[in-house]
Amino acid sequence: MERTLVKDTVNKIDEGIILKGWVSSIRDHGKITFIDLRDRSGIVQCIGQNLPKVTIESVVEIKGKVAKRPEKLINKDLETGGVEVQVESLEILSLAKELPLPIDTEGLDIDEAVRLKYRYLDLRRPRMARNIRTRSKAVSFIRNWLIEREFVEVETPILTKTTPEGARDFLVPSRLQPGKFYALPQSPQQYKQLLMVAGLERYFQIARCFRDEDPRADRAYGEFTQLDLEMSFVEQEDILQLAENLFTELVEKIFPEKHIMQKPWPRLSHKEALAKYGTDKPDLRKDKNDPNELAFGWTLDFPLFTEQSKEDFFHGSGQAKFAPSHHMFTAPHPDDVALLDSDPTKVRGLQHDMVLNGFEVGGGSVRIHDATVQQKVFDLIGFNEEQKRQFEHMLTAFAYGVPPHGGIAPGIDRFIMTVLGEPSVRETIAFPATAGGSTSVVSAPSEATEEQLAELEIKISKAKRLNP
Ligand code: AMO
Repeated sequence: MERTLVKDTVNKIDEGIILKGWVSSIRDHGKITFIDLRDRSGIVQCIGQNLPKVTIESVVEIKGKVAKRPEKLINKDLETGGVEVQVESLEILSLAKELPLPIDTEGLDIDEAVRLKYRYLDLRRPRMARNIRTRSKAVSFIRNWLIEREFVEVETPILTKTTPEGARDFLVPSRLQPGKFYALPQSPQQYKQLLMVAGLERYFQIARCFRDEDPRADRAYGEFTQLDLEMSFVEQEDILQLAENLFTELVEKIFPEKHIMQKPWPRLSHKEALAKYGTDKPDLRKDKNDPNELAFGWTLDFPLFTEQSKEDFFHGSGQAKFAPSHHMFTAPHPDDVALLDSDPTKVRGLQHDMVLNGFEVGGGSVRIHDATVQQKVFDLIGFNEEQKRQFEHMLTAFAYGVPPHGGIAPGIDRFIMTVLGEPSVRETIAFPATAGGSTSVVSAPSEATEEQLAELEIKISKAKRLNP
């Protein structure tokens, strides 16, 4: 006999079935035992007599018969609440020890280090299981929607050269070229622009990005995921329309209980947003206590450069005059190009931030596609010759016919967090790193062996070692 999924028991009244899953709860009434059995599809109540001793969260196989519950015993809170399974036999496939953390609660009050150490148990918690499944549905919707519109999904390298987005790079030592390092991409920014030079015209990727920056509730440490996309022969308006249509339809399909406050999404200039709300990512909800209210908006007309301290930007330079507000590939507003020479701080950039309930859930821009303007921006942000050489490939590529292009990258983790009203992006990531930069379950980073270090020609100064 084939396995029946829990949710299908309601269609199998009076039939014999086999269920496989986890023991979610046990109630012992002497000879009679009630077991709630959970599988990927739901929970169903099973009743048996003289069953073998089983523990919570053990994996079992139950053979039995589905019976309709009497009217007064129907459990309206459960999808399968109209039936129960009369157990004929119960086989223990894997006996579970006592769990190191409760998983039948929301779990937000449990020490996060414990949750992440036993993440495979933490993910059994209904809230987390829902988050991971919802995320998958959203990503699959995005993929199909874009492919239907002639976007091409392309994987870009993880072992690469620096792609600065304002954070520190992660470096990976090279064995074949000792003394040299790859950088993990902070985003696929340069590759997606090169794909426009290559003639793809419409690119997307569910892209992993790596940034060594301090974590916050809305910022994962180490790595996170973007829907990265880029288009050729477009203006800013086309990018805004596309992202707005995609995310509006996504919410309406995958989160039908949510209500989008204003359509089309309101737009604010950077100046207006600061003057009216004191932030470039205002929370435009009317009722901030309503978990189903989603207030999308666009913030536009950012200054191309910020006046913040330049030590932070492109680490190691420290001598820049200006830092890019978004990144150094963002195009200046066509009306302001002349100001690049006279008053760079007055230049507006063709940047767009997608804002949702007070979070910046996406950022993008129209790009510079003129090598001269790109050179000028490199100069303004204070690149020395060595730094310019690091980006020479972009200028070279732009010498061979580059279409006007632009794009955006909504953060998947941050978007799902905001829509679901979760307190942190880590609640939407299967195996996030801790705030201290350790990975879930497997504890990385860890030390390399002497052999590995020798192969890489790397010497660790003894004083700096954690466990000398
Ligand atoms: P930006 O750096 O603005 O742009 O990132 C775009 C979006 O990515 C998400 N995000 C994060 N999510 C979780 N944890 C983090 N540490 C984190 N950092 C960023 C946010 C943010 O809005 N290449 C450009 C995009 C472009 O110009 O097309 C870029 O990466 O939701």
